[in-house]
Amino acid sequence: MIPAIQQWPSAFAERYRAAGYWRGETFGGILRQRAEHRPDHTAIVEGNTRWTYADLDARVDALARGFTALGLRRGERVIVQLPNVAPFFSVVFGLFRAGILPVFALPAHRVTEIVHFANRSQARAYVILDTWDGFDYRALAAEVKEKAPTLEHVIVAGDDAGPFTPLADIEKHEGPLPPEPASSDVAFLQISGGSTGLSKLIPRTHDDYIYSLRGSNDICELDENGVYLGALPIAHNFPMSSPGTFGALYAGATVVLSPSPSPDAVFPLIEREKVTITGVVPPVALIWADAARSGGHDLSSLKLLQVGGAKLTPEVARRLLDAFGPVLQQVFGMAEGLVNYTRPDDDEEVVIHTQGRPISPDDELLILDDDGNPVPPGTPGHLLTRGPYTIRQYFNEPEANAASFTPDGFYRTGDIVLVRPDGNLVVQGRAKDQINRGGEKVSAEEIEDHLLAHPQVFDAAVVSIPDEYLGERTCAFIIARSPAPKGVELKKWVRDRGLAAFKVPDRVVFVDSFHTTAVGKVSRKDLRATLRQRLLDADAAERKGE
Ligand code: OOB
Repeated sequence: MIPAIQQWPSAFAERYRAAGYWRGETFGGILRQRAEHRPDHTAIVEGNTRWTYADLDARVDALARGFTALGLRRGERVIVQLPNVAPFFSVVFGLFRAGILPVFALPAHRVTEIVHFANRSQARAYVILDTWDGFDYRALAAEVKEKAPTLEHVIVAGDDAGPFTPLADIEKHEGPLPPEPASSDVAFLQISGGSTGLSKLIPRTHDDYIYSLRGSNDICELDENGVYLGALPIAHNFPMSSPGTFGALYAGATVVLSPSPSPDAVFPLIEREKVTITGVVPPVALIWADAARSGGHDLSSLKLLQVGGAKLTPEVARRLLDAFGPVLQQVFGMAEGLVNYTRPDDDEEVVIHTQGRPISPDDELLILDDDGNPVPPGTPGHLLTRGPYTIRQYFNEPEANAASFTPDGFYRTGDIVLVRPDGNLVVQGRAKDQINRGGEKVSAEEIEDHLLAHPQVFDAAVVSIPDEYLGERTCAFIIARSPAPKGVELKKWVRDRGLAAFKVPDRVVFVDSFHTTAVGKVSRKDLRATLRQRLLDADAAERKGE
């Protein structure tokens, strides 16, 4: 088994400890402290389920024992694919307490993605919910198990485990608790958005992640009286840690879970549970703004409405301020580390027009031109960063590591940003070949590879095109062989390859050639840019003609 490590050079590690960022805390340890301090305070609310901190802590002990009794050991990996349900927390903190590493899959992921995570992480177990949103995860698990040789156990939360192990059985184990992990150990593997092909695994330590929670709580003024609502899928880094559900648990606050981000589900919960803070992606924010204006629910408990994951336009920001009052916060972050926030006391102009500034005084930012030289202040450039909660390496990816990190440890975010004189960042665009579909990240290369596997596809290029609602959508340009397949067939093809639905191309455009007349090799990147521009021009011409 390849050990999952995350290490900063010792001079950096010493500095981060001396500054009080890394305090030697672990997830299992902080939960225990909160449970001892306020055992009867509500930790998790999901539907009619309410767990106090004492309830959660007891379940976490039971599961830490149970996972150990199953033969799982410190440092080993377990894929956790759970939606917004209470057992997400008992499972994940149970693993944390035993030093076993959750690998966070999203509910939307399908067989191809889960098999990739399992094989890459050498996962020994896979935790699912029986069914959710009309989808049977047990059928998915059966397929995954055939293709992931390291996977020994499928553990099922919910009423019907089918052929697999019920989570309830694991929770029954007694016996000694396994030893606590060290705070510098990797706590879990998060999933990267993916730009060069498949998602990479991101090892985060207890020390570094907990620092980002504490920093986020301070900025967002989340304390033990707070109520955080998980509206987006909680396995994603934004609702997990910015400050998210983990920040709320770190603060000793209450986490409320919504099964979906739709206003029908969320607004009654905000009213009933007196939610103080929540986070959404821009397309969801837009729907909320409309729904809030039509009234019907008391949303006055909300002190902070965070929007992040994709660019929020100033127009939508203004609508949110109109609908919700001065509670808007922009969040620009990444699962690899760096998170930026506008602050609650910032001027409206800053909140509308910028993506805020970093959590830590020790977040180092470089803004470089294409040749790697610093740009003049206020000029857009490539954002690189390092700091006390930004990783220095992906898990088991020597090539990607060489490409994504500079020799002195800066992470290349792939984002184009400018820094204003007041220190706030403005995201201008992206250099990476990724489509940001309303916060859901799609790697152009990954989808091209699946399209190229179709026998009637000669060549494929996947690009982002602007979309009023999602910000961006995916468009696949196809050079077909005769007989040419239909667009819908190619969409179905991608879906049937076992991918998350959000990766299915929104639009398919057939072209005779890519017109790569230039001599020599044209980069995929330039090709994608050219095709995209040509389509936008053609669309504009068509609109003019109408
Ligand atoms: C968050 O994390 P990821 O890992 O899914 O995606 C990171 C990428 C960034 O590199 C950037 O390209 C984009 O998502 N992004 C934004 C943005 N927030 C993220 N682009 C423009 N404006 C924003 N506000 O998406 C994430 C992680 C933690 C907190 C918030 C978001």
